[in-house]
Amino acid sequence: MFDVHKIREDFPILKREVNGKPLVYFDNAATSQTPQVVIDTIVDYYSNYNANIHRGVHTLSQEATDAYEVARKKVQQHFNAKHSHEIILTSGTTHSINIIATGFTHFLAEGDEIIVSALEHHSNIVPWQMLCDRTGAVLKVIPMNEEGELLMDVYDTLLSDKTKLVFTNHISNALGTINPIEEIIEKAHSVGAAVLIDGAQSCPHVKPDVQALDVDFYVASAHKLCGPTGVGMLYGKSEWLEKLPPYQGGGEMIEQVTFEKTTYAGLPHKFEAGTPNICGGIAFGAALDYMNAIGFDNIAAYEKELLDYGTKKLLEIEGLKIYGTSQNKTSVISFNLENIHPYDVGTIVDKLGIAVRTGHHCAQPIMDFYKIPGTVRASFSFYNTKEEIDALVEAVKRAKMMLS
Ligand code: C6P
Repeated sequence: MFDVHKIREDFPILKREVNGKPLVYFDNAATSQTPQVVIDTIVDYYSNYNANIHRGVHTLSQEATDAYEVARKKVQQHFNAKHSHEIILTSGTTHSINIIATGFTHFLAEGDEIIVSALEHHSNIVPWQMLCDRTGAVLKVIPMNEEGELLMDVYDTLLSDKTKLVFTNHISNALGTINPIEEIIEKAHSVGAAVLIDGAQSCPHVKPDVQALDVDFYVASAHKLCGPTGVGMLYGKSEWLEKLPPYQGGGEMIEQVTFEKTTYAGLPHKFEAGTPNICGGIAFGAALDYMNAIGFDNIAAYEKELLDYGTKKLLEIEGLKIYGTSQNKTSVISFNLENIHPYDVGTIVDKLGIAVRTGHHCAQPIMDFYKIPGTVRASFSFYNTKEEIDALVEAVKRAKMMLS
């Protein structure tokens, strides 16, 4: 039974006030809040078994190593990777994408093509532009329509035997659109291209199955799904990860080091140079346990209710326009009030205790498409309520009255 009021008890931060009002946290697409069980995991680690991993024979080091590797297994199971060594624990989505973009320097030549979608976060644009600068490869873009959906017929025309790599997000952070990644992957594979899916925004809402998707790389951040910041994952098919060179050199990623030559460790350690975010990795595992116990089907069904309710209520405000109106979207509502800057709206609703994100959401090309400086973005999570949406609607009306 999904009981939002019971779930809210798990999140200590939801009890606080902001500017004398109960906090309404609608910035979940930026980062999610942390349940007590994840906070307890972090406290337990630093209170009882804080040690470096894979290095010591002493008890604390072994306990920390075991817990870290258990967490890797949880990530493997959650994403249904075939092997745990296909899961690289990174500092987050941005780090994961940079590992692949840097590695592909060795596989691209002048004139090769790589394809990105128009709906990307800067993290899934800039590393590939840097890759093009290094290799002479050409970046092509799948355009979008007014609803915030990709033009898949144009995608068909962009694919050719020159295409080496396709990368898109699973769900857009700025608009909430769910992209047809199954079709994107299948078509890319038909011309021999590899695919990277940025799952930063999908993982809080759905449970991806990387084997069923047959995707080459899938990346995500723990902090979007109730885990801590500074930790995330990179899934890569073994055959790709074996071929790709290490991203960073240092401790832990080696097999043998002499001044003449170094040989590298096997997977996953080849991509995990230096002391990782040990506590973060273990807490990532605890966050996945927490979300799986609630159940992703329950989460998706409830968030759909919030999305439908919020969309209807916000659209009752005259002069309010929603950006991203695909039928296939998650609980993100990006909007503007006519002739009012999103920053001003965000500032007023914050005074009323409501946290939304304003600006370009690290997705400037989307804002350029709509010819706007940014939007107000309310992103709902499974611990939000319809009463909180009512509070947002009243706050936006108030902002409109004050700013018009
Ligand atoms: N989007 C948002 O407010 P990191 O910072 O590495 O954990 O995630 C980057 C990232 C990559 N791809 C997508 C689709 C994302 O949404 C994000 C993070 C946040 O929308 C913070 S900018």
